[in-house]
Amino acid sequence: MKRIVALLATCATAVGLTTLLGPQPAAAAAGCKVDYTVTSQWQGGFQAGVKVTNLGDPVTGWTLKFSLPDSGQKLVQGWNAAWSQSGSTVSAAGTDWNRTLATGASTDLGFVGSFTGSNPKPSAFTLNGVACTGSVEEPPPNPDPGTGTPVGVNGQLHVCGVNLCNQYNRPIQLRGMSTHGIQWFSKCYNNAALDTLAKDWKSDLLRIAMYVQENGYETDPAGFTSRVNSLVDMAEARGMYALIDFHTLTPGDPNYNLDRAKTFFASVAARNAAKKNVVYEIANEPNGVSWTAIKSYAEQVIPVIRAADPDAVIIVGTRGWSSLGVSDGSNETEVVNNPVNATNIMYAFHFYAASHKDNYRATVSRAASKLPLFVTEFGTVSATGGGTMDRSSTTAWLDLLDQLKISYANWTYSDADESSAAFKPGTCDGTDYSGSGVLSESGALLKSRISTADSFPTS
Ligand code: IDC
Repeated sequence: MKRIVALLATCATAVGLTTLLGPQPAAAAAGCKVDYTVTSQWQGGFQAGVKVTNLGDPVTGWTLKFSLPDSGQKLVQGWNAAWSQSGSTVSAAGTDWNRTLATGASTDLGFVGSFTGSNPKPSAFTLNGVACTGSVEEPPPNPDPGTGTPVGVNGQLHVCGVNLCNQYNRPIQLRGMSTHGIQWFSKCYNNAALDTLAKDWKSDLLRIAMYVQENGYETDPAGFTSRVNSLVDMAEARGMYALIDFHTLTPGDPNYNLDRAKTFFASVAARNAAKKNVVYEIANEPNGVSWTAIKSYAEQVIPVIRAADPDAVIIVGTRGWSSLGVSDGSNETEVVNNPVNATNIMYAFHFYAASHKDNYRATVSRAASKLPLFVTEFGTVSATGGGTMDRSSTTAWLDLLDQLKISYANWTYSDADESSAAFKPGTCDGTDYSGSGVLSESGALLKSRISTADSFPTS
Protein backbone atom coordinates (compact mmCIF):
# COMPACT_ATOMS: atom_id res chain seq x y z
CA MET A 1 0.00 0.00 0.00
CA LYS A 2 1.24 3.40 -0.76
CA ARG A 3 -0.06 6.80 -0.05
CA ILE A 4 1.42 10.18 -0.59
CA VAL A 5 0.18 13.09 1.36
CA ALA A 6 1.90 16.39 1.27
CA LEU A 7 1.14 18.89 3.86
CA LEU A 8 1.97 22.41 2.97
CA ALA A 9 2.04 25.33 5.23
CA THR A 10 3.08 28.82 4.73
CA CYS A 11 3.39 29.85 8.25
CA ALA A 12 2.92 33.55 8.00
CA THR A 13 4.66 35.06 10.94
CA ALA A 14 2.84 37.52 12.99
CA VAL A 15 4.88 40.66 13.16
CA GLY A 16 3.24 42.93 15.62
CA LEU A 17 3.50 46.48 14.42
CA THR A 18 1.68 49.32 15.91
CA THR A 19 2.37 52.94 15.30
CA LEU A 20 2.17 53.57 19.01
CA LEU A 21 4.84 51.10 19.93
CA GLY A 22 6.94 51.74 16.89
CA PRO A 23 8.41 49.07 14.66
CA GLN A 24 9.20 45.78 16.32
CA PRO A 25 12.09 43.68 15.10
CA ALA A 26 10.83 41.40 12.34
CA ALA A 27 10.65 37.78 13.43
CA ALA A 28 12.50 35.34 11.18
CA ALA A 29 10.28 34.16 8.37
CA ALA A 30 9.29 30.56 9.00
CA GLY A 31 7.55 27.95 6.94
CA CYS A 32 7.79 24.31 6.15
CA LYS A 33 6.45 21.57 3.99
CA VAL A 34 6.25 17.90 4.82
CA ASP A 35 5.78 15.12 2.28
CA TYR A 36 4.71 12.00 4.11
CA THR A 37 4.82 8.74 2.18
CA VAL A 38 4.00 5.24 3.38
CA THR A 39 6.55 3.33 1.33
CA SER A 40 5.51 -0.12 2.50
CA GLN A 41 3.14 -1.70 4.93
CA TRP A 42 2.83 -5.16 6.33
CA GLN A 43 0.89 -6.91 9.10
CA GLY A 44 1.23 -4.61 12.10
CA GLY A 45 4.01 -2.47 10.66
CA PHE A 46 4.88 0.12 8.08
CA GLN A 47 7.73 2.19 6.74
CA ALA A 48 7.28 5.87 5.99
CA GLY A 49 9.35 8.54 4.31
CA VAL A 50 9.16 12.07 5.67
CA LYS A 51 10.60 14.76 3.44
CA VAL A 52 10.99 18.05 5.25
CA THR A 53 11.40 21.25 3.22
CA ASN A 54 12.32 24.51 4.86
CA LEU A 55 10.29 27.32 3.30
CA GLY A 56 11.45 29.97 5.75
CA ASP A 57 14.77 31.57 6.56
CA PRO A 58 17.77 29.24 6.80
CA VAL A 59 17.82 27.19 10.02
CA THR A 60 20.75 25.68 11.85
CA GLY A 61 19.33 23.10 14.17
CA TRP A 62 15.74 21.96 13.82
CA THR A 63 13.24 19.57 15.32
CA LEU A 64 10.32 18.11 13.43
CA LYS A 65 7.36 17.02 15.56
CA PHE A 66 4.15 15.27 14.70
CA SER A 67 1.33 13.38 16.37
CA LEU A 68 0.69 9.75 15.77
CA PRO A 69 -3.02 8.95 15.47
CA ASP A 70 -4.79 7.35 18.42
CA SER A 71 -4.71 3.91 16.91
CA GLY A 72 -1.79 2.36 18.67
CA GLN A 73 0.89 3.60 16.27
CA LYS A 74 4.41 3.53 17.66
CA LEU A 75 7.78 4.62 16.41
CA VAL A 76 10.06 1.59 16.09
CA GLN A 77 13.15 3.02 14.45
CA GLY A 78 13.95 6.16 12.51
CA TRP A 79 16.84 7.34 10.39
CA ASN A 80 18.57 10.50 9.16
CA ALA A 81 17.62 12.31 12.39
CA ALA A 82 17.59 11.69 16.14
CA TRP A 83 14.14 10.17 16.69
CA SER A 84 12.15 9.85 19.90
CA GLN A 85 8.57 9.39 21.00
CA SER A 86 6.82 10.80 24.02
CA GLY A 87 3.17 9.88 24.38
CA SER A 88 1.76 10.19 20.89
CA THR A 89 4.25 12.90 19.89
CA VAL A 90 7.20 11.92 17.74
CA SER A 91 10.25 14.19 17.49
CA ALA A 92 13.03 14.03 14.92
CA ALA A 93 15.97 16.38 15.42
CA GLY A 94 18.43 17.23 12.65
CA THR A 95 21.68 15.37 12.89
CA ASP A 96 25.27 16.43 12.23
CA TRP A 97 25.04 16.48 8.44
CA ASN A 98 21.49 17.78 7.89
CA ARG A 99 21.25 20.19 10.81
CA THR A 100 21.47 23.20 8.51
CA LEU A 101 18.61 23.70 6.06
CA ALA A 102 18.84 26.61 3.66
CA THR A 103 15.68 28.25 2.35
CA GLY A 104 14.03 25.76 0.02
CA ALA A 105 16.32 22.91 1.11
CA SER A 106 14.87 19.55 2.03
CA THR A 107 16.03 16.53 3.89
CA ASP A 108 14.65 13.01 3.69
CA LEU A 109 13.89 11.27 6.94
CA GLY A 110 12.12 8.01 7.48
CA PHE A 111 10.93 5.63 10.09
CA VAL A 112 9.51 2.23 10.72
CA GLY A 113 6.36 2.18 12.84
CA SER A 114 4.03 -0.39 14.29
CA PHE A 115 0.27 -0.10 14.41
CA THR A 116 -2.83 -1.97 15.39
CA GLY A 117 -6.10 -1.67 13.53
CA SER A 118 -5.98 0.99 10.85
CA ASN A 119 -2.97 3.05 9.86
CA PRO A 120 -4.04 6.68 9.28
CA LYS A 121 -1.42 9.32 8.60
CA PRO A 122 0.15 11.29 11.44
CA SER A 123 -0.91 14.91 11.87
CA ALA A 124 0.17 18.26 13.30
CA PHE A 125 3.60 18.40 11.71
CA THR A 126 5.71 21.25 13.07
CA LEU A 127 9.25 22.39 12.41
CA ASN A 128 10.83 24.27 15.31
CA GLY A 129 7.32 24.79 16.64
CA VAL A 130 5.91 26.25 13.42
CA ALA A 131 3.01 24.29 11.97
CA CYS A 132 3.48 22.55 8.63
CA THR A 133 -0.22 22.06 7.97
CA GLY A 134 -2.10 22.52 4.75
CA SER A 135 -3.21 21.23 1.45
CA VAL A 136 -2.77 17.87 -0.14
CA GLU A 137 -0.44 17.76 -3.12
CA GLU A 138 -0.07 15.25 -5.87
CA PRO A 139 3.15 13.25 -5.93
CA PRO A 140 5.87 14.95 -7.96
CA PRO A 141 5.58 14.32 -11.69
CA ASN A 142 7.75 11.51 -12.90
CA PRO A 143 10.51 13.14 -14.93
CA ASP A 144 11.68 9.85 -16.30
CA PRO A 145 9.38 6.93 -17.04
CA GLY A 146 12.14 4.45 -16.45
CA THR A 147 13.78 4.54 -19.82
CA GLY A 148 16.67 6.68 -18.60
CA THR A 149 19.98 5.64 -17.15
CA PRO A 150 20.23 4.23 -13.63
CA VAL A 151 21.45 7.56 -12.22
CA GLY A 152 18.96 9.52 -14.36
CA VAL A 153 16.05 7.53 -12.94
CA ASN A 154 17.16 7.06 -9.36
CA GLY A 155 19.12 10.25 -8.66
CA GLN A 156 20.77 10.75 -5.29
CA LEU A 157 20.59 7.57 -3.23
CA HIS A 158 20.07 7.27 0.49
CA VAL A 159 19.58 4.55 3.03
CA CYS A 160 16.02 4.06 4.27
CA GLY A 161 15.51 1.43 6.92
CA VAL A 162 17.53 -1.56 5.73
CA ASN A 163 17.25 -0.59 2.06
CA LEU A 164 19.06 1.47 -0.48
CA CYS A 165 16.46 3.97 -1.69
CA ASN A 166 16.23 6.23 -4.69
CA GLN A 167 15.06 9.82 -5.01
CA TYR A 168 11.46 8.65 -4.72
CA ASN A 169 12.32 7.09 -1.38
CA ARG A 170 11.66 3.63 -2.80
CA PRO A 171 13.96 0.62 -2.27
CA ILE A 172 16.08 -0.32 -5.25
CA GLN A 173 18.72 -2.90 -6.13
CA LEU A 174 21.79 -1.94 -8.17
CA ARG A 175 23.54 -4.67 -10.14
CA GLY A 176 26.95 -4.18 -11.62
CA MET A 177 30.64 -4.93 -11.86
CA SER A 178 33.83 -4.19 -9.99
CA THR A 179 37.06 -3.29 -11.68
CA HIS A 180 40.11 -5.37 -10.89
CA GLY A 181 42.93 -3.46 -9.18
CA ILE A 182 43.22 -0.27 -11.20
CA GLN A 183 47.00 -0.33 -10.73
CA TRP A 184 47.13 -3.47 -12.85
CA PHE A 185 44.20 -3.33 -15.26
CA SER A 186 43.75 0.32 -16.19
CA LYS A 187 43.87 -0.72 -19.85
CA CYS A 188 40.46 -2.34 -19.32
CA TYR A 189 38.76 0.91 -18.25
CA ASN A 190 38.65 2.84 -21.49
CA ASN A 191 35.65 4.42 -23.26
CA ALA A 192 34.83 1.35 -25.33
CA ALA A 193 34.89 -1.02 -22.36
CA LEU A 194 32.73 1.28 -20.26
CA ASP A 195 30.29 1.85 -23.15
CA THR A 196 29.87 -1.91 -23.30
CA LEU A 197 29.34 -2.11 -19.55
CA ALA A 198 26.66 0.59 -19.62
CA LYS A 199 24.90 -0.25 -22.87
CA ASP A 200 25.24 -4.00 -23.44
CA TRP A 201 25.50 -5.14 -19.85
CA LYS A 202 23.07 -2.42 -18.67
CA SER A 203 25.19 -2.25 -15.56
CA ASP A 204 23.90 0.09 -12.88
CA LEU A 205 27.25 0.62 -11.26
CA LEU A 206 31.00 0.50 -11.60
CA ARG A 207 32.98 -0.30 -8.47
CA ILE A 208 36.40 1.30 -8.65
CA ALA A 209 38.80 -0.96 -6.78
CA MET A 210 41.68 1.24 -5.71
CA TYR A 211 44.14 -0.95 -3.85
CA VAL A 212 46.06 0.88 -1.16
CA GLN A 213 49.00 -1.51 -0.95
CA GLU A 214 50.38 -3.83 -3.67
CA ASN A 215 51.64 -0.91 -5.79
CA GLY A 216 48.41 1.00 -5.26
CA TYR A 217 47.48 4.33 -3.66
CA GLU A 218 50.36 4.45 -1.16
CA THR A 219 52.86 4.63 -4.01
CA ASP A 220 51.26 7.64 -5.72
CA PRO A 221 48.38 9.25 -3.79
CA ALA A 222 47.82 12.10 -6.24
CA GLY A 223 47.94 9.87 -9.29
CA PHE A 224 45.50 7.30 -7.90
CA THR A 225 43.14 9.99 -6.63
CA SER A 226 43.02 11.49 -10.08
CA ARG A 227 42.54 8.11 -11.74
CA VAL A 228 39.60 7.36 -9.43
CA ASN A 229 38.07 10.76 -10.18
CA SER A 230 38.30 10.21 -13.89
CA LEU A 231 36.59 6.82 -13.55
CA VAL A 232 33.84 8.50 -11.51
CA ASP A 233 33.37 10.91 -14.42
CA MET A 234 33.36 8.10 -16.97
CA ALA A 235 30.68 6.26 -14.98
CA GLU A 236 28.68 9.47 -14.57
CA ALA A 237 28.80 10.20 -18.30
CA ARG A 238 27.15 6.82 -18.86
CA GLY A 239 24.55 7.17 -16.11
CA MET A 240 26.17 4.57 -13.84
CA TYR A 241 26.79 4.82 -10.11
CA ALA A 242 30.44 4.78 -9.05
CA LEU A 243 31.49 2.97 -5.88
CA ILE A 244 34.78 4.39 -4.69
CA ASP A 245 36.43 1.36 -3.07
CA PHE A 246 39.39 2.00 -0.76
CA HIS A 247 40.65 -1.49 -1.41
CA THR A 248 42.43 -2.41 1.78
CA LEU A 249 43.29 -6.11 1.95
CA THR A 250 46.76 -6.74 3.38
CA PRO A 251 47.29 -5.67 6.12
CA GLY A 252 43.77 -6.44 7.22
CA ASP A 253 43.49 -3.78 9.92
CA PRO A 254 42.05 -0.71 8.19
CA ASN A 255 43.54 1.49 10.91
CA TYR A 256 46.93 0.83 9.35
CA ASN A 257 45.71 3.08 6.52
CA LEU A 258 43.67 5.51 8.62
CA ASP A 259 45.68 8.61 7.72
CA ARG A 260 45.73 7.67 4.05
CA ALA A 261 41.97 7.07 4.15
CA LYS A 262 41.34 10.48 5.67
CA THR A 263 43.50 12.21 3.06
CA PHE A 264 42.03 10.26 0.17
CA PHE A 265 38.38 10.60 1.18
CA ALA A 266 38.67 14.28 2.05
CA SER A 267 39.91 14.84 -1.47
CA VAL A 268 37.48 12.65 -3.45
CA ALA A 269 34.49 13.69 -1.34
CA ALA A 270 35.20 17.41 -1.88
CA ARG A 271 35.77 16.93 -5.58
CA ASN A 272 32.65 14.77 -6.14
CA ALA A 273 30.23 16.24 -3.59
CA ALA A 274 27.87 17.70 -6.18
CA LYS A 275 27.56 14.45 -8.10
CA LYS A 276 24.65 12.11 -7.58
CA ASN A 277 26.41 8.96 -8.69
CA VAL A 278 29.02 8.49 -5.96
CA VAL A 279 28.95 5.94 -3.14
CA TYR A 280 31.93 5.59 -0.80
CA GLU A 281 33.26 2.21 0.38
CA ILE A 282 35.77 2.95 3.10
CA ALA A 283 37.49 -0.42 3.67
CA ASN A 284 37.29 -3.36 1.31
CA GLU A 285 37.97 -6.38 3.51
CA PRO A 286 39.05 -5.96 7.10
CA ASN A 287 40.64 -9.21 8.31
CA GLY A 288 42.47 -10.38 11.40
CA VAL A 289 40.94 -7.44 13.26
CA SER A 290 38.05 -6.98 15.66
CA TRP A 291 34.74 -5.34 14.83
CA THR A 292 35.50 -2.75 17.50
CA ALA A 293 38.63 -1.69 15.63
CA ILE A 294 36.75 -1.52 12.31
CA LYS A 295 33.99 0.53 13.92
CA SER A 296 36.55 2.93 15.36
CA TYR A 297 38.10 3.37 11.91
CA ALA A 298 34.68 3.98 10.37
CA GLU A 299 33.76 6.56 12.97
CA GLN A 300 36.90 8.51 12.11
CA VAL A 301 36.64 8.29 8.32
CA ILE A 302 32.88 8.88 7.93
CA PRO A 303 32.95 12.42 9.41
CA VAL A 304 35.71 13.35 6.96
CA ILE A 305 33.48 12.35 4.05
CA ARG A 306 30.37 13.94 5.58
CA ALA A 307 32.17 17.25 6.05
CA ALA A 308 32.65 17.49 2.30
CA ASP A 309 29.78 15.42 0.89
CA PRO A 310 27.00 15.31 3.49
CA ASP A 311 24.39 13.26 1.65
CA ALA A 312 26.26 10.37 0.05
CA VAL A 313 25.80 6.75 1.07
CA ILE A 314 28.86 5.26 2.80
CA ILE A 315 29.58 1.53 3.03
CA VAL A 316 31.54 0.03 5.91
CA GLY A 317 33.47 -3.24 5.50
CA THR A 318 32.87 -5.95 8.06
CA ARG A 319 35.02 -8.42 9.98
CA GLY A 320 36.43 -11.57 8.38
CA TRP A 321 36.93 -10.24 4.82
CA SER A 322 33.56 -8.46 4.90
CA SER A 323 31.73 -11.64 5.83
CA LEU A 324 29.82 -9.98 8.72
CA GLY A 325 32.30 -11.90 10.87
CA VAL A 326 31.32 -15.39 9.69
CA SER A 327 34.75 -16.26 8.23
CA ASP A 328 36.21 -15.42 11.67
CA GLY A 329 33.73 -17.63 13.54
CA SER A 330 31.46 -14.75 14.45
CA ASN A 331 28.25 -13.44 12.92
CA GLU A 332 26.13 -10.34 12.29
CA THR A 333 25.13 -9.87 15.93
CA GLU A 334 28.41 -8.09 16.70
CA VAL A 335 27.34 -5.37 14.27
CA VAL A 336 23.64 -5.39 15.17
CA ASN A 337 24.53 -4.97 18.85
CA ASN A 338 27.22 -2.38 18.25
CA PRO A 339 26.48 -0.52 15.02
CA VAL A 340 28.60 2.27 13.61
CA ASN A 341 27.46 5.54 15.08
CA ALA A 342 26.46 7.29 11.86
CA THR A 343 23.46 7.60 9.60
CA ASN A 344 23.03 6.91 5.88
CA ILE A 345 25.48 4.02 5.97
CA MET A 346 25.41 0.40 4.84
CA TYR A 347 27.53 -2.64 5.69
CA ALA A 348 29.51 -4.62 3.14
CA PHE A 349 29.07 -8.34 2.66
CA HIS A 350 31.35 -10.30 0.30
CA PHE A 351 31.15 -13.90 -0.85
CA TYR A 352 32.81 -16.21 -3.33
CA ALA A 353 30.18 -18.68 -4.47
CA ALA A 354 32.38 -21.79 -4.63
CA SER A 355 33.69 -21.18 -1.08
CA HIS A 356 30.81 -19.55 0.76
CA LYS A 357 27.50 -21.33 0.73
CA ASP A 358 24.49 -22.15 2.92
CA ASN A 359 25.70 -20.84 6.29
CA TYR A 360 26.77 -17.57 4.67
CA ARG A 361 23.45 -17.30 2.84
CA ALA A 362 21.60 -17.96 6.11
CA THR A 363 23.57 -15.14 7.72
CA VAL A 364 22.65 -12.71 4.96
CA SER A 365 18.99 -13.75 5.11
CA ARG A 366 18.93 -13.08 8.85
CA ALA A 367 21.01 -9.92 8.79
CA ALA A 368 19.07 -8.35 5.92
CA SER A 369 16.11 -7.52 8.12
CA LYS A 370 18.36 -5.75 10.63
CA LEU A 371 21.22 -4.14 8.71
CA PRO A 372 21.44 -2.28 5.41
CA LEU A 373 23.66 -4.59 3.35
CA PHE A 374 25.51 -4.02 0.07
CA VAL A 375 27.40 -6.85 -1.64
CA THR A 376 30.20 -4.64 -2.92
CA GLU A 377 32.21 -7.64 -4.12
CA PHE A 378 31.52 -11.26 -4.90
CA GLY A 379 32.91 -13.94 -7.17
CA THR A 380 31.32 -16.88 -8.94
CA VAL A 381 34.45 -18.92 -8.12
CA SER A 382 36.54 -19.71 -5.04
CA ALA A 383 37.87 -17.09 -2.63
CA THR A 384 41.23 -17.21 -4.39
CA GLY A 385 39.57 -15.56 -7.39
CA GLY A 386 40.26 -18.74 -9.38
CA GLY A 387 39.08 -22.33 -9.65
CA THR A 388 35.91 -23.64 -11.20
CA MET A 389 32.88 -21.42 -11.44
CA ASP A 390 30.09 -22.65 -9.18
CA ARG A 391 26.99 -21.97 -11.22
CA SER A 392 24.43 -23.36 -8.81
CA SER A 393 25.80 -21.55 -5.76
CA THR A 394 26.12 -18.31 -7.76
CA THR A 395 22.51 -18.66 -8.91
CA ALA A 396 21.31 -19.34 -5.37
CA TRP A 397 23.18 -16.25 -4.17
CA LEU A 398 21.93 -13.94 -6.91
CA ASP A 399 18.35 -15.15 -6.51
CA LEU A 400 18.61 -14.39 -2.79
CA LEU A 401 20.07 -10.92 -3.40
CA ASP A 402 17.35 -10.16 -5.97
CA GLN A 403 14.67 -11.25 -3.53
CA LEU A 404 16.13 -9.11 -0.72
CA LYS A 405 16.85 -6.19 -3.07
CA ILE A 406 20.51 -6.23 -2.05
CA SER A 407 22.78 -4.45 -4.50
CA TYR A 408 25.89 -6.16 -5.82
CA ALA A 409 29.12 -5.79 -7.79
CA ASN A 410 30.95 -8.76 -9.30
CA TRP A 411 34.72 -9.28 -9.19
CA THR A 412 35.93 -8.50 -11.92
CA TYR A 413 35.30 -6.54 -15.09
CA SER A 414 38.78 -7.34 -16.41
CA ASP A 415 40.72 -9.77 -18.55
CA ALA A 416 42.85 -11.08 -15.67
CA ASP A 417 44.09 -14.59 -16.17
CA GLU A 418 41.82 -15.98 -13.46
CA SER A 419 38.34 -17.50 -13.66
CA SER A 420 36.67 -14.66 -11.77
CA ALA A 421 37.46 -12.25 -14.62
CA ALA A 422 34.60 -11.53 -17.03
CA PHE A 423 36.81 -11.35 -20.13
CA LYS A 424 39.22 -13.82 -21.64
CA PRO A 425 42.90 -12.93 -21.23
CA GLY A 426 44.03 -10.48 -23.89
CA THR A 427 40.60 -8.90 -24.43
CA CYS A 428 41.73 -5.52 -23.09
CA ASP A 429 44.56 -5.44 -25.62
CA GLY A 430 41.93 -5.27 -28.38
CA THR A 431 38.90 -3.10 -29.08
CA ASP A 432 36.03 -5.59 -28.91
CA TYR A 433 34.33 -5.88 -25.52
CA SER A 434 30.83 -6.70 -26.67
CA GLY A 435 31.13 -9.84 -28.77
CA SER A 436 30.19 -13.04 -26.95
CA GLY A 437 33.55 -14.54 -27.90
CA VAL A 438 35.39 -12.31 -25.43
CA LEU A 439 33.46 -13.42 -22.36
CA SER A 440 34.62 -15.97 -19.82
CA GLU A 441 32.14 -18.43 -18.36
CA SER A 442 31.73 -16.12 -15.37
CA GLY A 443 31.38 -13.06 -17.60
CA ALA A 444 28.64 -14.70 -19.64
CA LEU A 445 26.69 -15.64 -16.53
CA LEU A 446 27.04 -12.18 -15.00
CA LYS A 447 26.16 -10.38 -18.20
CA SER A 448 22.98 -12.47 -18.48
CA ARG A 449 22.01 -11.59 -14.91
CA ILE A 450 22.90 -7.90 -14.97
CA SER A 451 21.50 -7.04 -18.39
CA THR A 452 17.90 -7.96 -17.58
CA ALA A 453 15.69 -4.87 -17.31
CA ASP A 454 15.72 -2.93 -14.06
CA SER A 455 12.35 -1.98 -12.66
CA PHE A 456 13.21 1.06 -10.60
CA PRO A 457 10.14 2.56 -8.93
CA THR A 458 9.58 6.18 -9.96
CA SER A 459 6.81 7.31 -7.67
C1 IDC B 1 42.60 -10.94 -5.87
C2 IDC B 1 42.89 -10.82 -7.34
C3 IDC B 1 44.24 -11.35 -7.64
C4 IDC B 1 45.25 -10.65 -6.75
C5 IDC B 1 44.85 -10.80 -5.29
C6 IDC B 1 45.76 -10.05 -4.34
O1 IDC B 1 41.87 -11.49 -8.06
O2 IDC B 1 44.57 -11.18 -8.99
O3 IDC B 1 46.51 -11.24 -6.93
O4 IDC B 1 43.56 -10.26 -5.11
O5 IDC B 1 45.67 -8.70 -4.53
C7 IDC B 1 39.01 -10.67 -2.32
C8 IDC B 1 39.67 -9.36 -2.49
C9 IDC B 1 40.24 -9.20 -3.86
C10 IDC B 1 40.83 -10.51 -4.36
C11 IDC B 1 39.67 -11.50 -4.51
C12 IDC B 1 40.07 -12.86 -5.11
O6 IDC B 1 38.83 -8.27 -2.16
O7 IDC B 1 41.23 -8.20 -3.80
O8 IDC B 1 41.38 -10.29 -5.63
N1 IDC B 1 39.04 -11.68 -3.21
O9 IDC B 1 41.00 -13.48 -4.29
N2 IDC B 1 38.31 -11.08 -1.28
C13 IDC B 1 37.94 -12.36 -1.48
C14 IDC B 1 38.40 -12.75 -2.71
